[in-house]
This record gives sequence, C-alpha cells and structure tokens, in this order.
Amino acid sequence: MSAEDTRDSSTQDGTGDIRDWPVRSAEGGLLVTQKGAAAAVVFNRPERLNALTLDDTHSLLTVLRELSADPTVRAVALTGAGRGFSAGADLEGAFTPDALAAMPAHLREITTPTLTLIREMPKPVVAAVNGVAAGIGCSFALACDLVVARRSARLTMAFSKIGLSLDGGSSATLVARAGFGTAAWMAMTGRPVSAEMALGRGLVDEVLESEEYDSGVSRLLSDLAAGPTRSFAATKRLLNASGYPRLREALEAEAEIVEDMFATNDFRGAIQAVVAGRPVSFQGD
Ligand code: T3D
Repeated sequence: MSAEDTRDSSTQDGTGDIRDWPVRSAEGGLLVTQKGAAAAVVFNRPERLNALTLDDTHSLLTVLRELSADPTVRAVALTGAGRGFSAGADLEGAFTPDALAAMPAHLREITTPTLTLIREMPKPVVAAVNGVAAGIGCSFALACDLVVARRSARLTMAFSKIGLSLDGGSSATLVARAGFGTAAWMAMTGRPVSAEMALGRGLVDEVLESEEYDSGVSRLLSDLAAGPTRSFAATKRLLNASGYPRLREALEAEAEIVEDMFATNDFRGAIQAVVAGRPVSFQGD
C-alpha cells in the first residue's frame, strides 16, 4: 500500500487531519478539502497566521455558498493551515485607503451574508480552532454551530487593539455563548483567552489535546456527515430562533458603528503604527 493509500484509509474511519483530505477546490487564500460527505474550508495563508484580505472573505462566501447548496456535502468545518486558525483582518491589506473605502459595502455585502450563511445553512458547521483565532477570525469561529479547539489555541477579540469595535456578529454570538461579562472583558481588554478558559466560559465546546486533536476533529466531522442532516437543520433553525433572534440587527449595528470607528484618529493612528512596526498608542479621539 502506498503512503497515499495509507493516509486515505486512515481518514475514512475518522482519523487523520481534515486539512489533508482530498482537495475539492483552491481559491485565493482558501483551500477546500472533502472526504465523503464532510468538507473542510481551510484558511490558507499560514505565514500570516491566515490573516484575511477582503478577497479572502469574498472567497469564503463563495465556497460556503457552494458547500451549502451541494446536497452531497452534509457537514462543513472551518479551520486554518499551519499554527493559526485566523489572525483576523490582514492588517497590511485590509485597511489601505482603497480597502477602507470599500469596507462599508464589503461588511454588508460580504461579511454579513457570510455570517448569516454559516448560521442558516441546513447542515452543521464546525469551527476546528487549531491555533490562535483573532478579530474577525474569532468571530467566524464563534458563529459556527460547534467549536472545537486544540489545547494550545487562543481566542482574542483583537478589535479594540486597533481601535475598532466588535465585528463579525460577535456582539451577538460572543454574548450568547459566554455572557455579558466575558464579552465585555474580551472586547475591552483584547487579551487572549486560553482554550481551557474558553471551555469554562462556553466559548468553545470541546478542547482536545494536541495528539488527539486531528483524529478527534476528523471523527466529529465524519459522524456529523453521516448523521440525520434534516434533523440537524431543523435543530439549527430552532437554536437560531432562541439563541440569535436578532443576529441580522446586530450585524447591521456592528457595520454602522465600525464605520464610525474607521474615521477615528485612534484607528487611523493604530493602523499606521502597525504597518510601520511601531507600538500602538491611543489618544482617545
Ligand atoms: O471582513 C471584515 O469584517 C474585516 C474586518 C475585520 C476586523 C478585524 O479582524 S480587526 C483585528 C485584526 N487582527 C489583529 O489585530 C490581530 C493581530 N495579530 C496579533 O495580535 C498576533 O499576531 C496574534 C495574537 C494573532 C498571534 O500572535 P503570535 O505571537 O502567535 O504571532 P505573531 O508573531 O504576532 O505573528 C506571526 C506572523 O503573522 C507575523 O509576521 P512575521 O513577523 O512572522 O513576518 C505577523 O506580522 C503576522 N500577522 C499576525 N496577525 C496578522 C499578521 N499579518 C497581517 N495581519 C494580521 N492580522
């Protein structure tokens, strides 16, 4: 049996790494793998901890629409290549003058539909948080139905570190998962939360040790993909109604408020400092 055959047979019974499944598509900074009825969307710019450009978020919406509409796909995972899940917006590419001018439309036409699609697609979506998840990267994880983390993963609402406010539906999902106190603490301190602490606060649903992580995630995906898809979809509708009754309003409020933040001196100074490699400081205006 060749090495390739060995890897294939190991993933069939729910072991192995979902990122090594056969490639379904590769678009921009995203890779999509699929094994049977389970698919994994891999944020794929590991040298930047999978920071997301506006084009990447656009690609994410495109591939999620395909996976949502494909009846042969019955469970979807979001995960990251390399050591990170996603470091959020690409600080070098997402906030250039041109990108900032496009951002208000991007938030409403790309980011909001991506978040609502994760919540509404009629199949389970799992965040497999293999490493650090920051900013909008963390928001994408928290929007998923189930969140599984590697023991070494960290979650950070990094928005305030550059003078922005909660984004990516996190004003609803973070509060629903972890409550007001944890949401306020994470949003205002921007400090990373360990996987252990995240489990205790309800931010993640399961923490797997490093040596069990790949097989645990693969098995969960395979089990969900072999499960009662229509039952999962019905449960998802019910949970959305009770857990996120005002998600669309929250997304619209976030988009409006973050647009104001883009105009502040604190945000503009923070981005200049980050790009120049200087420490960020805020004047409060
Ligand atoms: O669609 C939308 O809605 C867009 C709106 C989104 C809003 C946001 O997401 S705002 C939040 C943006 N994200 C951040 O501010 C996080 C910045 N990164 C960090 O704070 C840290 O990197 C981490 C806590 C995530 C990880 O720290 P650590 O020590 O593990 O790694 P590192 O050494 O800081 O980073 C490794 C490399 O990734 C490094 O590059 P280098 O020096 O090896 O060449 C670093 O510059 C790069 N990197 C990390 N984060 C980003 C990034 N490059 C571009 N953009 C990033 N966000």
